[in-house]
Amino acid sequence: MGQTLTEKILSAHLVEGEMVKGSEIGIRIDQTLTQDATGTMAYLEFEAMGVPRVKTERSVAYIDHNTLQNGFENADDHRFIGSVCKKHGIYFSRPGNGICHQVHLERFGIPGKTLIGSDSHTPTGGGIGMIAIGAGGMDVAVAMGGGTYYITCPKVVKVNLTGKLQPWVAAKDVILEVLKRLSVKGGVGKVIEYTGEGVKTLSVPERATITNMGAELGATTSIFPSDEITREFLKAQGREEVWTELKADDDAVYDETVDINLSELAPLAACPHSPDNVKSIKELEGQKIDQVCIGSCTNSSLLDMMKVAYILKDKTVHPDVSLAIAPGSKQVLNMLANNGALAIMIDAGARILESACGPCIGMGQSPNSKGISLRTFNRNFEGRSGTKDGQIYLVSPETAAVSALTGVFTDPRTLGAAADITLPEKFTVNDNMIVPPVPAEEMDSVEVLRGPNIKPFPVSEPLAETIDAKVSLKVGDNITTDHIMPAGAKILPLRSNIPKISEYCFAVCDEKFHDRALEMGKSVIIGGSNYGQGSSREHAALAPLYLGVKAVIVKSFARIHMANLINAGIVPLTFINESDYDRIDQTDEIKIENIGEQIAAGNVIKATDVTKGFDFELNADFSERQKKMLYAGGLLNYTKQNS
Ligand code: MIC
Ligand code: SF4
Repeated sequence: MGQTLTEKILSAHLVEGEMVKGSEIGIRIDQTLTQDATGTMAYLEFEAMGVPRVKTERSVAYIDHNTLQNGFENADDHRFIGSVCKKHGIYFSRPGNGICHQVHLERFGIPGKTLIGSDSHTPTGGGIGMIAIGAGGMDVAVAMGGGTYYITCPKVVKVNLTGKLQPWVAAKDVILEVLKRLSVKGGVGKVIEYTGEGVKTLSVPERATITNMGAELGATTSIFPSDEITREFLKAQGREEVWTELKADDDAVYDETVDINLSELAPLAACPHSPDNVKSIKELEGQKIDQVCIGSCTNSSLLDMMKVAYILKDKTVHPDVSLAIAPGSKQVLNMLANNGALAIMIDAGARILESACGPCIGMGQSPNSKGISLRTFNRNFEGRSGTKDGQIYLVSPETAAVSALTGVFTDPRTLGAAADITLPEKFTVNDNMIVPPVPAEEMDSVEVLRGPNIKPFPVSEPLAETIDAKVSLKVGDNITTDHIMPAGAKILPLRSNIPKISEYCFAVCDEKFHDRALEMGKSVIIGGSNYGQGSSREHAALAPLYLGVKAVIVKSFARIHMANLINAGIVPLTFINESDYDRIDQTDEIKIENIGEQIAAGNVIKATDVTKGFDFELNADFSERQKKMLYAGGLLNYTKQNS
């Protein structure tokens, strides 16, 4: 039986388990990446492991999230990460060099390799045929130390692409169509593999837009084959030698198939407040807009920016609209500066931002109250923009640029004939903002620079015999990690200070949560389905840990967050009868007796709502390794016990 591309790469990296779908497998990791907002914790954890040099083929630390520096915290954290990298064998991409996923694709990604990154959009690397997975910082730290990375052996979904995109219909519209069909939960436990004749019509940056936003499906990752187009891209980056051809066998068997005829797609938008709330631009046409932001790891490539410049040429941004543009990397910005496209953007009235995440993570450019903002980003969760009632629509760069000129939602197909924009034969390559580590023999001479913002991470305790605690919070479906541990200009600088950042835990849902949880001492959280979707931030587990949360009981979990909870030693459980969710209220007392024994004995465990006086059953479907981590009180304790 033939293999899918996913199976080929995973089995070539398999170090534990068997390729049986749904079972846990351990894979060898070739490359890692971190960004600064998750990186400080990841490097503190790496230091705690006591491994002198990273054991991966390549590990890179990027500074791209916290670049606002409206206090000493960000700059201190940058210095800390830079010095750790120098010492421990990690490449350091300095602030200003660009967004981690864009730069990694340009400069470091290699087809057929495995990459984990402490950022949920790491699957961008799937655009050149990598198995690139978003993970918690602790998992990345372990992988840097040469440890195995564990995932559930995924199902593989074939997205069969036929036809060719019509002029002004974009890669963003492809992934929005997939989101519309599969929803934000549709990818859980699955890898989305793109095949078919239509693949050949998509360039690497377009493929990367699609795999990047596969994160919003909840998928483990997404992947394209590595073909001649991949080779051309790598050649233009001066890296042709890392190319290999990779594709699924012709008789590969997939678990599901989705057919998409590219020729039939139209411009789309994800409407507030979910990436799968997709409508056609036609349906929205004519509605007034207030802001347009172009950039983020989804849509900030040279190709995207050139299309935007083409649309803006000799025009002026509508008087009622603010247009912000953040090119994705120094390479992109440099090339735009040299070929005149930057001048076109400035001339049209765009506000040029540095090459970083910026408004995507609420670092500036929050829209006005109730403001309608069109963004080329990947997430439009409520409040993420920094304006609680901001109305964020996710669109292609083409739709964004043309609407910035008209001041209303506008279908870019009104522009008429296609623009003749292709990728350059050679990108401008200058890696002078990537600092290599010192050789191993000079390691001792490097001092790690720690600012006062860096506090040790909370220590978790081994699993108690009985969990007897009150419900400190009950929430509904699709709770994102932006709800659990918000980001933005005020809170992001506190990422290396868990006691401080915990003050904002769940503040979007309930401002009193922090105080209530502390007062309860220990507590349990109750949630709905797809709990913890979105970002990989382990702070969404570490802050609840600090606040005494012992278990999270929900209808279903998103993959990375569930792994982060186990890593932190918080027990993630799911209802067997979802109707039990309705019976439990905030402040009810929940008791789970002999929890360790119950977990050891099997998948079903018994719990009691002491306040209401009824028993209910929970699913505790853990692998042996996960059970041991929970008994030990998390991954760090477990690793220490076993080293
Ligand atoms: C995001 O897009 O939400 C982030 C900010 O990049 C996060 C990482 C973080 O919270 O630091 C992600 O996607 O994992
Ligand atoms: Fe940065 Fe936004 Fe991409 Fe997250 S989604 S890595 S915040 S650009």
